[in-house]
Amino acid sequence: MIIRGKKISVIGLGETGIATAKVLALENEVTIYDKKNIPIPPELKELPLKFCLGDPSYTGAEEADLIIISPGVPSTEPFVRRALARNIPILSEIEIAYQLCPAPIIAVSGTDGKSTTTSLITHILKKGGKSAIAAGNIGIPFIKVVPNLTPKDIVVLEVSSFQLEWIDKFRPHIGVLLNIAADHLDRYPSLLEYGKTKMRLFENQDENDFAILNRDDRYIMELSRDIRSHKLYFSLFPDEGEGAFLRNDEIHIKIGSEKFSFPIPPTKLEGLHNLQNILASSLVGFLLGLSPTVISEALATFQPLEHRIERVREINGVLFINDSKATNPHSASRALEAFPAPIILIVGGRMKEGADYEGLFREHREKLKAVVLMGESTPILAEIARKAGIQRIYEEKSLKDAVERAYSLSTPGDTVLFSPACSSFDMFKNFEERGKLFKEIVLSLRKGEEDEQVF
Ligand code: UMA
Repeated sequence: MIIRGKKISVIGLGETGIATAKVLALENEVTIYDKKNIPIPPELKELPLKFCLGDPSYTGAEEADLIIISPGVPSTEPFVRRALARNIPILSEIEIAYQLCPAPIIAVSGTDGKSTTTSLITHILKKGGKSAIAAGNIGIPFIKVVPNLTPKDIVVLEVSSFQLEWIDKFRPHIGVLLNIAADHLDRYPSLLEYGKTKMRLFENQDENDFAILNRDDRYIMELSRDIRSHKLYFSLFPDEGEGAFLRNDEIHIKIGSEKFSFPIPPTKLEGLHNLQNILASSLVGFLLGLSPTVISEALATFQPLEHRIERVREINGVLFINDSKATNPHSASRALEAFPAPIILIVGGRMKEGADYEGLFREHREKLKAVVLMGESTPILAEIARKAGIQRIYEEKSLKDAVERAYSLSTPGDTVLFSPACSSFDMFKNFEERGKLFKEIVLSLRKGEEDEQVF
């Protein structure tokens, strides 16, 4: 598809808006809107663009042939209603990129594990000699990589529910859905609506495409009945159906009459949730014709992403884990499952609406030696933790105080787990900044004696 000679409104001057404007500016009349009055990025200054910044009403945005909306902009904004009333098409950047993209797409979505699985699939495919490129919600807008793609490449695209809200024809050849749990409930009226948005990943697929689904996730099983593409499942439990399943510490994969199995290789990906990510990724590798040896070697050589159950340091038998990416209780719960008791949990930040914090504390109560709270949610989380039966609760002002408190409480054999279960926006720019500071603080703790290990 070619987009030429159109009057286009791009809403949001972030990663998505900048990349979109760069691709469309020369052949269209593009205006970028942002509710904040932010500086124009230098990379856009030479381009024939118009800007309308610092206007939270986005006045005039609907006077266009096409509106491209950034994922962070909610569909409840009044300009959306005005544009729809005038039949102005509103699309997301991934829809535009899809229509311009010459390469096949493997799309990965889910509440948690998207980035790890996107990276792992990319790693497996590369090890198998394929030209795979990771993009999307992982941090590289899809549209940014499109101009350099050829039909020989494969795009491994991390897709968020926000990006799926405004798709039209977007159709990945393989769609992977990892899990659905309470998150972003400030943006969706219910978990069901959020789940339905995730399901849009498959809405344009037909029987020549594949849907890879988590059999152990009851929401996915309930919502996936109407998918038209070839359904394949993954599960931590044995199964005779088509897909990837665990049996006796072996990964068993079956599609049609083809099957193979191989032992779970040694891997740095910790926790059962990562085993699910491994199963889904192995299934993609198998679908694309890779051998068990290649997949197994790729799993063994994969380096986990920063801030996701990342081992930072062991001091005098106390292990420090950075899991700053855990921005909801579901994700923190997966990290708590990955380590044995006793665990000292550092938790807090900006709480997620509708998320079950009491359930998190209750479920892991027996393993928790102490809970150290930080961030704006401290008083509320203290109350919830008490209600859930946690005995030792400490309220700290800063991340530094929280780490020092956790260290002072620890004895050899403990794990200090920083898995905030909240977003970082009360104190930090993003979860990366929060995780980096955690690591800096841990690395500056007074030196251990003999058994010091920095990972
Ligand atoms: N803005 C408005 N009006 C609004 C909201 C935002 O004008 O109502 C403006 C902001 O002032 C800002 C710009 O829009 O200048 C930011 O746009 P954005 O929030 O859509 O963010 P981008 O920089 O374009 O990054 C987006 C994704 N962000 C969100 O979905 C919130 C990034 O995912 C993604 O990596 C990037 O596109 C490339 O595809 C981040 C994320 O947090 C990591 N994703 C959520 C998640 O993983 O849970 C979904």
